[in-house]
Amino acid sequence: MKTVLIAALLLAAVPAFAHARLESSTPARGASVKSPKTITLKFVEALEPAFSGAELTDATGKTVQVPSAVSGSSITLLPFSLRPGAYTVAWHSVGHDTHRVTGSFSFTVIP
Ligand SMILES: [Cu+2]
Repeated sequence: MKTVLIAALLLAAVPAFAHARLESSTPARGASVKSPKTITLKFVEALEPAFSGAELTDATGKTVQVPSAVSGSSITLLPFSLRPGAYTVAWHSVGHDTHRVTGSFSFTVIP
């Protein structure tokens, strides 16, 4: 019981900035761009590749299958060509402290 309490206190002591949250992305949130060759998500710390990734969906909520890679503190998606419209990138990340963080952002592809 005591061990559990100590573990809980230690977890609570991990500062919020230690989470592998999204720092920036290209395209940026809310951007209107020509069909991007790459979508890059940059996080504040190195990611655990096995537990981190991102998914692209179109305006209808349908998943757009694109190759992706997790390397260092970045997730990269490689869409060959995206039709004009709104897209959402939903990401999940796990960093050094093993906490899972999720988020999403949208951008628009213009003709
Ligand atoms: Cu954390």
